[in-house]
Amino acid sequence: MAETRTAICRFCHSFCGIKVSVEDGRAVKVVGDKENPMYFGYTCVKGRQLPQQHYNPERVLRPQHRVNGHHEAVTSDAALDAIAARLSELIERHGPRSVALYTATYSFPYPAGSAMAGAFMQAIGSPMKFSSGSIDQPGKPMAIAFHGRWNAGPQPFSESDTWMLVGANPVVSKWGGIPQYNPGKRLHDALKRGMKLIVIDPRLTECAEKAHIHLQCRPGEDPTILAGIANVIIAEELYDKDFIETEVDGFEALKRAVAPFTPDYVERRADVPAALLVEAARTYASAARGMTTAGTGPNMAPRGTLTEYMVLVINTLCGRWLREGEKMPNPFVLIPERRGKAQAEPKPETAWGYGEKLRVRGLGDNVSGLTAAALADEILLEGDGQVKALISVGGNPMAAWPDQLKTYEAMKKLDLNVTLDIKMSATAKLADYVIPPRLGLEAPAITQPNEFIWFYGFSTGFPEPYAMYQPQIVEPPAGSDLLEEWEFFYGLAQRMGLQLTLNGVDLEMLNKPTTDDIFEILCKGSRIPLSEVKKYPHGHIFDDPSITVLPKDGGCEERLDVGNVHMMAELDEVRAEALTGHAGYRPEARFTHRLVSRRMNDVYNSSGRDIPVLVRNHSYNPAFMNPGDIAALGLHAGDVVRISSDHASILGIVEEAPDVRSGVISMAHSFGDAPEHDNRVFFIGSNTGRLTNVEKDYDPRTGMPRMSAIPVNLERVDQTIAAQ
Ligand SMILES: Nc1nc2c(c(=O)[nH]1)N[C@H]1C(S)=C(S)[C@@H](COP(=O)(O)OP(=O)(O)OC[C@H]3O[C@@H](n4cnc5c(=O)[nH]c(N)nc54)[C@H](O)[C@@H]3O)O[C@H]1N2
Ligand SMILES: Nc1nc2c(c(=O)[nH]1)N[C@H]1C(S)=C(S)[C@@H](COP(=O)(O)OP(=O)(O)OC[C@H]3O[C@@H](n4cnc5c(=O)[nH]c(N)nc54)[C@H](O)[C@@H]3O)O[C@H]1N2
Ligand code: SF4
Ligand SMILES: [Mo]
Repeated sequence: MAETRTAICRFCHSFCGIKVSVEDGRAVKVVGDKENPMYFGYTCVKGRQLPQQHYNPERVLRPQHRVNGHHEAVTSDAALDAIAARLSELIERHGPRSVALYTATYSFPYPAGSAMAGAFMQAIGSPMKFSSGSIDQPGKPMAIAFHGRWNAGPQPFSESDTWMLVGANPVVSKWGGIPQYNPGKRLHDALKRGMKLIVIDPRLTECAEKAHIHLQCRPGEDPTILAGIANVIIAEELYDKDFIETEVDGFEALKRAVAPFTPDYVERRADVPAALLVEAARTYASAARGMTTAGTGPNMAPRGTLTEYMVLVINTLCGRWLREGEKMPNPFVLIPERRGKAQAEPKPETAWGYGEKLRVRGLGDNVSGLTAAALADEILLEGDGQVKALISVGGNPMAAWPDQLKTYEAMKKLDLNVTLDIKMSATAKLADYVIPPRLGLEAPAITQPNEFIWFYGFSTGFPEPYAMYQPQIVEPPAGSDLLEEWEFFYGLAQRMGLQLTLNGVDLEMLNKPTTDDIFEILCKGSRIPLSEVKKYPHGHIFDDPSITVLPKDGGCEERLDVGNVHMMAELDEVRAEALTGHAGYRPEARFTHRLVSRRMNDVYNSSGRDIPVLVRNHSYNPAFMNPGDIAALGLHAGDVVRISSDHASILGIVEEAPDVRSGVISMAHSFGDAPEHDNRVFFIGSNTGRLTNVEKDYDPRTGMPRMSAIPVNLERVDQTIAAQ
């Protein structure tokens, strides 16, 4: 008997509303849900493979324990007993700091798991909590701390007549920039309405193809380009004078700092035609509404914080923040109601260097959290406070962390390495315990995480007050022994005699709660009760037109800051750099290319490679290059090359890509495996993270190393190196 159920796709962070056909208790087919008001029936090829993901023969179905280099199945009870005992021992001997947590990509769609993981760390007293967000766009929260947050939020995409994307490709990535819920349709509708799109990207991306203006820049030069745009806006007096006057500090300092970034200078440095830069600035600033947002490319290139700051500066110069009386686009649903005010919020007194100190590079806690880029160091560095145990939740450090060779040493050094994963990832293969969780259709879901990301950056998260709940749709495969991520941490806490507290609520530690009970706790005080959201199987937009932006508080003296002293000093440093070669950030005169990060549509970081349809084109990550560059180097498509940074080398397989500008190699991350598998490059790809040196070229506040715009050389190698 087939029946159809609505569900939330959790293959990626977009959370599309889908319809799942269930036959004899098994999910057999996924299509988009046309009745869903946020996604209008959209799905992508990944989401349509959920059945293949759930019933994948490679899926780990029982906990694995590594003994003498091999993994053996154990029961989840036995695994929890052993892990709890070992953790207690380590904490007793080395203190709670010896236990670290890494919550990553697949923590996001499972909010009960990430909340319980946090509660567990709180209960054992370890501050060593790391997340993949710290190696994603940590410049976002840092820049907001410097510039200030406009309480009412940004102008919405749906009403904008211009939009500027800086190194983001939301049509593919579904992650910010354009509301990431069927972004293709949203962009199409906006362009039809006459919106002018500006894209700054070294690649002619799927978004750039539709742009009014595409600045196909040298990568890594975004601070220069954005300072150049700010300079034009100021020099031509295209800025919002009233807004600057009443709400903004630092204008004179900014004006002075950006003045030397003339269009000619930007052209010489970033290889963007001066006239096109001026046109971009005029187009953007002379429109009535719209925002500039940046994505992972420039955030991973040097000075990501400065790039994010300049993005905020350009928006503020143009006054692109919601004003009193305008409708609040999203007053939230499953979190407490937010009635924005037309005013700047107080800035934190310190944005970095407080709280827990890491033992390397002077790094410490900061507004974007402890950096995962230093976690391998914390594991490797002997001495007081050394990290001995790592619990990784829905992450793959061996694939994703910068400096893979250092990560490899760290993974092998751990006394206790536990990973919660659905497959034997490159990290799982090195783990003492692999704990397989229930997958998306096997456990209840809520859309709440996509509401919280409003606080991470801006112009992200649901554009309207949308929410959906999904009950469990199917049972896990017969014979499996799976835990939801939260059950793992709850089970450990029970065994270790810990009391867990979630969202201010002490959990009942004897009678195990259900996932729904935990959702209720997470949604405590929400604008709309979860029970109400549950009534709408297709999801629902809980609109309330009466919620508008409130006036500024009487006596509020907070102002946005476009002249932050640290950021102005960095602008001066950038301007002082020689055009080629520089001691700190640009030691690259001897390198011919810059390697940039990118997303590929059919896979999600290291996920999806075990699903045949998703790897029908290639199972590796091609080194996409401009055909002119390939010819100039005497190379051919399909050639194996060695790509070398000043830190390490990887193999790459050359692929012609007219969309990539000359001087650039565009390559996806999180491929490959440990170095002994390197010659299997045609099957598993290679790990671009290996090219990054975490000890050089990093942001001293966030610890973010240079993960894009990496200077590299390439050479053809003996083609037999890659076993076919
Ligand atoms: N060089 C370079 N490095 C990068 C980037 C880059 O662009 N360039 N990008 C960075 C960014 S933005 C990020 S976010 C990080 C990502 O860093 P990570 O999150 O550490 O890496 P992923 O490859 O996404 O790992 C996800 C893991 O979760 C597993 N998984 C899949 N489904 C589930 C599930 O339902 N539950 C659980 N528990 N596990 C599941 C997958 O099998 C996989 O092993 O990488 C960063 N690293
Ligand atoms: N299909 C798919 N979707 C994904 C992922 C995936 O792996 N596959 N990963 C997910 C994750 S973890 C994240 S964080 C988001 C990221 O989402 P996005 O930030 O939108 O990521 P990308 O699509 O890689 O877009 C980044 C763009 O930056 C450009 N770029 C690289 N370096 C530079 C530079 O120095 N300057 C400028 N101006 N541009 C540069 C690249 O060419 C690329 O087009 O995507 C998520 N969505
Ligand atoms: S974009 Fe694709 S993978 Fe992401 S939620 Fe939608 S269907 Fe799933
Ligand atoms: Mo990410």
